[in-house]
Amino acid sequence: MPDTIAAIATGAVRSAIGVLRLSGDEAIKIASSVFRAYSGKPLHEYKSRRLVYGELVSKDGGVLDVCLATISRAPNTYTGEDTAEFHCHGSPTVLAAGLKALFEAGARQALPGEFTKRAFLNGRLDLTQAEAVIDLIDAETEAAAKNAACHLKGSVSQKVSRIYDALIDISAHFHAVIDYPDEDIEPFQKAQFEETLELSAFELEKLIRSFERGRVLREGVKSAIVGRPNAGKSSLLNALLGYERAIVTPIPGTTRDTIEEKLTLGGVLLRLIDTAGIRKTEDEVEKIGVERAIEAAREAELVIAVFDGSEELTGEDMEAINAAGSAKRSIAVVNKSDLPQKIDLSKIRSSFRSVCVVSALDRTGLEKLDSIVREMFEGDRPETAGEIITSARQAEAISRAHASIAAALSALKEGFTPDAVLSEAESGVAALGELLGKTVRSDVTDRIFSRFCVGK
Ligand SMILES: Nc1nc2c(ncn2[C@@H]2O[C@H](COP(=O)(O)OP(=O)(O)OP(=O)(O)O)[C@@H](O)[C@H]2O)c(=O)[nH]1
Ligand SMILES: [Mg+2]
Repeated sequence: MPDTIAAIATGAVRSAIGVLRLSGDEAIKIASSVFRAYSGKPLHEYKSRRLVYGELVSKDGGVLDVCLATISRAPNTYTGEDTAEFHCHGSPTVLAAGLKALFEAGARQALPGEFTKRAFLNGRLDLTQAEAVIDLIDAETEAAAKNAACHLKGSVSQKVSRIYDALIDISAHFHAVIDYPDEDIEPFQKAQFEETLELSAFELEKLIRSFERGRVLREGVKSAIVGRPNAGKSSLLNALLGYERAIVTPIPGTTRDTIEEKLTLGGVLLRLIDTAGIRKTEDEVEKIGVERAIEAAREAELVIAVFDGSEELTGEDMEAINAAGSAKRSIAVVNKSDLPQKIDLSKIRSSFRSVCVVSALDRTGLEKLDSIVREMFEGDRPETAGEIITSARQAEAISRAHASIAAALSALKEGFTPDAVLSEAESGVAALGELLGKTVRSDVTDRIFSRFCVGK
C-alpha cells in the first residue's frame, strides 16, 4: 500500500493563491481531518471534484486559513490514487503551517516529481508525457510550451505506440513462421510488412530530424554579439535584457571575458553572448578575450555584429564583418543612432542582409531587431506543434528503433532468414518500449523524475 504524500504545489513566494496537494490511500482521510467545512458536512462525504468552502485547521484545532478544499477518488485522478487539494491564500507561512498539519495527520513530504512518478507508475501518463510535464513547467518560450503541451496530450506517444503495435504484430508473425517452418510467408503479407516498416522508418526519421530543432527550443540559439571595442555590444546586451548585466564604460576594451544570458527575442529563445571588442592588442588579458570573441562567433548559430554609427568604418570593423560572414545567420546592428551619423550604411548593407539601426543608450530601434529575429527563424518553426522531440533520451531510443527497423526491412527485402527479421523487429520493440516507459529501467525513471520540483 503506497503511503500518502503531501507538498506545497505552488512556489515558495507570496501569491494570491497557494495550493497544498495530497496523494495516496489515506489522502482523503487526512485531508478531511484537517478541514472544517462551513456546511458542517465532513470533507470525505463530498463527491469528487467539488470545491468546498471551509477552514484549514492545525492539530490543536486552531484556524490556519479560510480556504477551498477538493477531493478526487481513484482512479480518475492525476496520480491514479485518491487525491486532495487545498486552495489557500498564497502565503508561504500559511502553506508551511498547513503542510505541517498534513504531516501530523499522517502524510509525508513528497519527493521531487513524486506526484508525476505515481501518475506514470499507475499508467496515467507514459514516460514521454511525464517528461512533457517538466518541459511545460520549464518552457521559456510560447513555442516550447505549445510543443510540451502537445507531448502531454500524447502527440509523441500516439505516433510511437502505433509503430510499437505494428512491430509487435510483425514479431508475432515471424515467431509463428519460425515455429512452423513449413508455413511459408505469403508474398502479399511480405509486401504489407515492407510497407509498414517503411512507413515506420519514415515517421521515426522525421522525429529524429526534429531533435535538432528541439534543442534550439529548449536550450536557445547560440548568438554571439561581436564588434570593435566601444561599438556598444555590452550596452546592446543590457538594453535587450532590460537591466545592467554587463559593465559599460567609455574605455575601449571594457569587456574581457564572454558573458552569456538567455533572452527571448522575436519569440525565439537566444543564448546571447557578449564578447570582448575585436582588435589587435598587446594586453595579455584582452588578447585572450579577443580570441574568445572570435571563437564564440565561430561556434554561434547567429552573429550579431555591432557597429558605431557615429564613426566611420575602420579596419577593426572589418574583423567583425569577417567573423559574421562565416556564420550561418548574421545581423548588423548599427548603434548610437542618437548621435550624428558618419557610418557608410551602404557598405554594411552590402555585407549583411539584415541591418537594424538602434540606440542602445535610448533603447530605440530594438523592435526592428525583434522582428528581424522573428522572420529569420520563421522557417524553423514546426508546422504542427508537438512534432518536435526535445529530450536526448527520447532521441536516442528513437534512433535505435530506427536502426532496427531499417535492418529488419533489408532482411525482409533481401530474403534473409525469418530469424533476422524477428530479432530486429524485437530490438525495435524494445527501444520504443523504453521510450514509452514500458520496459524502462528504474534508474532511468529515477533520473527523469528527479528533474522535477517538489509538489509536481
Ligand atoms: N550615445 C550613445 N552612446 C552609446 C550607445 N551605446 C553605447 N554607448 C556608449 O559607448 C561606450 C561603450 O559602450 P559599451 O557597451 O561598453 O561598448 P562595448 O562594445 O561593449 O565595448 P568593449 O566592451 O570595450 O568592447 C559607453 O560609453 C556607452 O555609454 C548609444 O546608443 N548611444
Ligand atoms: Mg563590452
